[in-house]
Amino acid sequence: MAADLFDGLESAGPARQQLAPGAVLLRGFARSQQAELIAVIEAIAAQAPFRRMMTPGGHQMSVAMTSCGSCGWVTDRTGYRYDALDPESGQPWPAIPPLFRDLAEQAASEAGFADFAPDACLINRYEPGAKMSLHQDRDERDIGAPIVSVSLGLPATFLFGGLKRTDKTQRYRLVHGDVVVWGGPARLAFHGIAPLADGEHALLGRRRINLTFRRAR
Ligand code: MD3
Ligand code: FE
Repeated sequence: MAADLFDGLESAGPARQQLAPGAVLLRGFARSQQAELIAVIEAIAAQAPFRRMMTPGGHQMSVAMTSCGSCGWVTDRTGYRYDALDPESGQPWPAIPPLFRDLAEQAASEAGFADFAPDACLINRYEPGAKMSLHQDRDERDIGAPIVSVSLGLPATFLFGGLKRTDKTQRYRLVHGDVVVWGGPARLAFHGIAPLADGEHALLGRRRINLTFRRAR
């Protein structure tokens, strides 16, 4: 369970950093499980492939997504929602694997949220240039539960704003193995990802993968 916090130069800096009230960065928390996490992501994507969805406004997202859990996040011309079925296959999403569930639960507990029981895990895949514009995550029923995010592959610049879209944003670099728990007053903050810079990651190549665990229903 213990993340290999002292494994290499990238882990310089405190292992735990409070980014804002309710937002806790656990540097390198997922690193010791990197190989297993990537194998499990590949297995999920074999059942429910990554796809670039259409927003209600008719724009194709630059980020490719899939989900696991009893519901997955989907967007189409009719809007955003959590759905029990993958619209591409008409089948239920793959279950959240125990490895994922344990990691999310342990990270949440480390950040002070006991008994986090996610029912959805959104998996985002970024290639160079892909971005996620500033948004709030408010499609989940239980806003009292945190969101746990896990970054893998190429580093990203994360934009973290306030409760209003126009609030000033702060930038943080998220690297392979970083886990962030977003709860309390941070839960409804505007956030996004700047266009991904090109690079090569030893395990994931020219990609970044982000897992977000949510209590959606
Ligand atoms: C702060 N994903 O899937 S993860 C998303 O890296 C999303 O793919 C980004 O935003 C990514 O919705 C950012 C970090 C994150 C996730 C959810 C949050 C930060 C958050 C919810 C509230 C506040
Ligand atoms: Fe988000």
